Amino acid sequence: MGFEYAPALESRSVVDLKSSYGLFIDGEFVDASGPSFKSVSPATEEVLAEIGQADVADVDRAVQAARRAYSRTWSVMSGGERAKYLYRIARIIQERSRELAVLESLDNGKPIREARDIDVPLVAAYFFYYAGWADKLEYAGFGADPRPLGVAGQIIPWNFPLLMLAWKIAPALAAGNTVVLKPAETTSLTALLFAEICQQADLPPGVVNIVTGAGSTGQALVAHPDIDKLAFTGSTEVGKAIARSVAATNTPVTLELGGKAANIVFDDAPIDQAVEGIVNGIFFNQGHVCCAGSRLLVQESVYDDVLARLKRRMATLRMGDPLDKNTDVGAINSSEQLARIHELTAVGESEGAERWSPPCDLPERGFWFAPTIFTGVSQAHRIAREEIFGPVLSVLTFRTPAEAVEKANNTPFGLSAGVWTDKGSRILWMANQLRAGVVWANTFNRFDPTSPFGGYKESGYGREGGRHGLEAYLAH
Ligand code: TAP
Repeated sequence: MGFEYAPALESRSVVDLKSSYGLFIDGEFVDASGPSFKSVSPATEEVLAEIGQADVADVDRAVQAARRAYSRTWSVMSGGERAKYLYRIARIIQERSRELAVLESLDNGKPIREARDIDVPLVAAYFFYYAGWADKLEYAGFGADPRPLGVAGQIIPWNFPLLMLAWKIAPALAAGNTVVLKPAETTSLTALLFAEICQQADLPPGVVNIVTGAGSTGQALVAHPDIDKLAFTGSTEVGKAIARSVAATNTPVTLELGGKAANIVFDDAPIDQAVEGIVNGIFFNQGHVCCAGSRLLVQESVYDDVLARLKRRMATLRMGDPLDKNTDVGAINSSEQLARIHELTAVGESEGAERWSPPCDLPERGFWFAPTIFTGVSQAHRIAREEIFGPVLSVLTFRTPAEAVEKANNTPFGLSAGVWTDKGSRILWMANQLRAGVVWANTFNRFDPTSPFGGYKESGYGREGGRHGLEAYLAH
């Protein structure tokens, strides 16, 4: 006999979706001048809401509001007072965490288990962490009297909409800056809910402004002459365009771009744990992770064993409704991203790599891609060099630690890497050799507000998180 289950706590009924949304400027929701666009649920293709598109004039209004708030309230307020607002925001995020997690999962397609247990708790943690710095900036190691920069323009991607918002807004506000933030076109809804939280926290008007829209809205923000600091997370291509467009100005820029991380498994590693780390490294958030472990490097002597166990584990991954708490792999964020994953995986096959996915039924509607591995991958293959940004793992092998280092560093990127081994000395040696901003040892995809994060080479420059993350928003 079956059991009757109680309704899930993470049901859609906990979010109050409006049919249309405007921009958040100067503490108020206002209509956008441009035409609206639709935000769809990637899991069902259902239209969730119509969202206003900010044009150049709207972006200008937002920057002016941020400028007024900067000079009249936020930069003249004591750090202790700013901290109170940030703590209040952090607490409201905790109080409304279920609502935030469900909305994030609906709009982005990520499993509720991840939105609920990883994204939203981290969002609150970043606000708590930077709230703690707001009245201690003179002890942060950036001089006796570090000053804010002014108005920060911030552009974020769709893979961790709320978390990237927290990485950008929390340090900027703690340091005394005001912000104009542009979320990604496909995932604006939680940024707009965050705007409501700013109202609920009585944050002074204009300290946080949210301008929704497509790439052109981002371009307008980048080109605005009254921006004192730019922070961007997204593709290397757009990051380069932003760097070019501000090259003749003295606006400081932080760029957090793509990655193609090596996850390196030595023959003395605890193999079952390593397999969990490989799965987490590439299938967490459907592989839409800039620091994803998308290149697996396995020592040849354990290759057969690792591969057999990895395939067995992949066959147990559950795909489907992101709001089902048993789901491991959710939907791909957009049809454009799905097309890109199809294109690159087709290239992988045509270049001679061997493709494998566990048997799984994909839902009929929505954007889905089965967890996939490629074996027989060579370093020259495009699937070993380009960011696929999906649940696709390229597997390569090595014989010696030196060969592992050489292959791991043979990439235009340098955001993260993972090392799986029993030997502490090898971990330290590898960490010194790897040209990656973050090196995880016997774990992967771990984030913490106290830890700086950022890349080398085409993965960008500047650091977010930790004390280093404050530096990007301070003149000293
Ligand atoms: P991007 O185009 O880089 O989008 C990131 C953000 O920049 C979005 O808010 C985007 O707005 C905005 N934007 C786009 N063009 C801009 C411009 N010319 N000036 C200023 N802002 C601009 O990424 P995408 O198109 O969503 O994804 C493309 C590829 O980038 C993916 O396949 C993936 O490989 C990579 N990607 C990497 C990351 C990270 S974290 N490394 C994140 C996302 C994507 P719209 O969303 O409205 O276009």
